[in-house]
Amino acid sequence: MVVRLRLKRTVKVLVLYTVVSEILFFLHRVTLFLLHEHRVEMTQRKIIHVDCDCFYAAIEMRDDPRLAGKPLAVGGSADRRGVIATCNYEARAYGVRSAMSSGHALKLCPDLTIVKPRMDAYREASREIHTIFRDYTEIIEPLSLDEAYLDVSDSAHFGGSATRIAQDIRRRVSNQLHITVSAGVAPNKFLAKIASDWKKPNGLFVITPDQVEAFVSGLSVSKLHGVGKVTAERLGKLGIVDCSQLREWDKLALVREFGSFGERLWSLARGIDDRLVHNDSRRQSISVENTYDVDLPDLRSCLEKLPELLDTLATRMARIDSSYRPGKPFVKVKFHDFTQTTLEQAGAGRDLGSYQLLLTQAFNRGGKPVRLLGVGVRLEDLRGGFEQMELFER
Ligand code: TTP
Ligand code: MG
Ligand code: MG
Repeated sequence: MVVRLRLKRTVKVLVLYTVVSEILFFLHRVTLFLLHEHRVEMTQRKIIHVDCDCFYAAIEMRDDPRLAGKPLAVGGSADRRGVIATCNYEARAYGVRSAMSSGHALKLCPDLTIVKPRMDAYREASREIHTIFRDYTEIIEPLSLDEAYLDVSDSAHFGGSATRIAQDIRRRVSNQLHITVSAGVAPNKFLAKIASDWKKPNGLFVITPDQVEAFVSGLSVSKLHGVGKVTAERLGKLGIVDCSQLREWDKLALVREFGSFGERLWSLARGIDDRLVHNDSRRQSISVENTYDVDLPDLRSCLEKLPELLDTLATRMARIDSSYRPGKPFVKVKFHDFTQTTLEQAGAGRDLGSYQLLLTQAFNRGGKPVRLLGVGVRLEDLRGGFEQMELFER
């Protein structure tokens, strides 16, 4: 009798214990879930990518309305073997594209007007656009004169609506500069950049956090940040054309195929990109390039051009401020078939002799007639260096 009673009590205690631990476990899960949600919410970023439409051409059409409405390109003239920097959308209808030789562009579109670039005007327009950007955030990362990422996660404008900020930026640029910009809004850089291209020209495209999944699924892998022609082909051979197919691969398998880039592919296929918007546009290098009217046939004729290029480089170097220290010298050689090579040398001097050596090696990589020569110097950012020192000392 006593034994049965004890057994009953033990069973009761055990049941009670189980019920309590189940409740505690449930509460634990709920807390974790809420914490996670909160963290996600806190780290949810709002990134805008802005890119001007046919930027150089847009400025030219604005400043000379006679050029508008007809095919227009900005670039070097065909008889001087120039290249197209960009063209308006009318010219694009004929197949004219950036980096195409002007001669070829004229074959595609005989009515094409080609005007010379006016870099000062483009730089000025870029400055004005950045002044507008700064009204919404200080976190701006320029990628070139005509495009930038903005992190507006903490912006108080329009109740924090990134979409409305983007609309406002587009409206203000159009009213003030009389050119159009396209914008993309997304939770990260990679998607924001794709989004700005999605409705080009003069468009806005928004990818909200809950649309990321569906948007990325249908995306071609060639749209992924860092996937060029070669990687896209390699992926294609594995039967991976879009991101939904890429997602079928686990991380390890992708790393085996693509090294460390495999991990990045795994993330991008899920719409994950943690890169920050860096609001520091410090220069990486300074250089001078020249495209020659007639190909330089051999090494000797290339070497003859060096002193002239180095003179111009010296003038430009004299203009950089003291927060930079000149670093490695480098040369760039573009051969007549548009293949190109860049060569730099740590520890080498920035004298004529060093550049001669570099140019000789670079030329020998192709051994073909040369259309463009460039010389430059990598820059060490002393400001960045000091900031790092401070970090280490803390
Ligand atoms: P992009 O933004 O690539 O092109 P875009 O603004 O002309 O046209 P889109 O509407 O497609 O954005 O480049 C910005 C400027 O940079 C462009 O106006 C000219 C210059 N550029 C070159 O000089 N050479 C090049 O090969 C490219 C792609 C651009
Ligand atoms: Mg552009
Ligand atoms: Mg651009």
